[in-house]
Amino acid sequence: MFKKILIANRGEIALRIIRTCKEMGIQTVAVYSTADTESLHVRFADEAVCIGPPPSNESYLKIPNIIAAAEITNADAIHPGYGFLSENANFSKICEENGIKFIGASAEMIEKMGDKSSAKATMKAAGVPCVPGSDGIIQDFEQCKAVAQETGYPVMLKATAGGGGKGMRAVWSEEDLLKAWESARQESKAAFGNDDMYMEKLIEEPRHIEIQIVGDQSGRACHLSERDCSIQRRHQKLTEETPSPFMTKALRDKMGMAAVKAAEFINYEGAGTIEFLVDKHKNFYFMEMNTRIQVEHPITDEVVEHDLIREQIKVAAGIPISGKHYHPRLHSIECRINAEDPYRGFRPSPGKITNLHAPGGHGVRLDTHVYSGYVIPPNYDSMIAKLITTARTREEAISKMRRALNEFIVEGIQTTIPFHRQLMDHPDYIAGNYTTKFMENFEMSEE
Ligand code: MV4
Repeated sequence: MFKKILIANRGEIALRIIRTCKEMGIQTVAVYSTADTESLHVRFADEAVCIGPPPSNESYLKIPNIIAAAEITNADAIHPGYGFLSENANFSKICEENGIKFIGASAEMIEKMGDKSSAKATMKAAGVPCVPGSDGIIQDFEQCKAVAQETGYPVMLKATAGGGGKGMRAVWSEEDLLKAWESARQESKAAFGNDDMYMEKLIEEPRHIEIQIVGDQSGRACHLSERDCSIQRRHQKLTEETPSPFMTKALRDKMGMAAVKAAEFINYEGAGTIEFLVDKHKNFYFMEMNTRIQVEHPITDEVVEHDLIREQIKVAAGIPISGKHYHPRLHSIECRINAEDPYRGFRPSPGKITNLHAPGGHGVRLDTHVYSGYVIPPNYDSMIAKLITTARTREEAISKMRRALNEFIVEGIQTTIPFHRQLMDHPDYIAGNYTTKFMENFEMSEE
């Protein structure tokens, strides 16, 4: 087992990883920018190394500084958390070259899954259901027209380098195709320096349901059931739950087996997520694979009654997985609490938290790095806490969430707590009747 892990991240996930390391008797090293000197991950780690000024590309993204911090502290592994360097193939490779275990995917896996069109080709070869469309990259507009004709409108143009919905266009008829083709390519070129496009049939009103998998060094993988992440706004998830209200045992078996097949086909090591689009007929299609621990992993922790960070560390250390697949008997919901004003288009609201009272009680978990008096720096992600409730039924998990949201006091800044309160009272949410289109029709009621 590792003796000392460096956590190449900040905020709640850095704290989350430090907690598990402590429980496992592993020493911890925090890294921090000068904006984060007062952060709890710095206080709770055994050692802390300052790696630069506030901007991410001069600190949390600066590979030489992080490798240097690992060398001077003699860390034998690095946990990258999510975001920042967690899916950076170059960083994964540099860690390995320096004899530091990267607790995440290999450079090869990150590269294989980072390019969306080749990830899809790999999954198709593995026998995982994929959305019909182009066979790889489209060479020119002539081919684009032909593929759209063959696929049948509506279609979705997608950037192979895409992410966060960038370079993606739904097209409903041939007269709109040229404009979509040109603007999607332009957007993708500007965002990723790559304008390669592929095409799929548009899945209307899909659900986003993802399967958590863990693979070990012998090439075996198991699935830890699903998370429904359909409640998103501009490709930012707001709340997630497991099980999905749309799930059946038969569908979970099918999607779970497809995800395990996908992971085993590529000999995937570590924790990963296979994202699927699910249509109203319960057809499911591979969308993307995430080669990292995700923000919403705690709801899976809760329903499978395992610590996923612990599982990640164990497989990275060469310990084989149990090989068990999961049908959860509990229900868990996560609300992402962001320093944003939901009454004003979710605009960022950094600043000082003048007063904070955290909810608690049975079935309530709060993953956060903030406290009363903490100043939220404007340089990073706006998520300040994840509120997770777990109970035997969905109804109980929702009423626990309502209760916990009502006792959560955050003063000095605006947060998304009022949004979650309204969501938990929304008839369609309560009925489990929602798709990725939900937020397009949602309006906050008065303050
Ligand atoms: C789609 C789709 C409909 N049909 N593909 C959005 C992010 C990107 N990674 C893939 N996305 C989508 N791909 C086909 N063929 C609809 C979306 C989509 C979406 C997916 C998941 C969660 C929220 C979404 C919001 C808008 C569009």
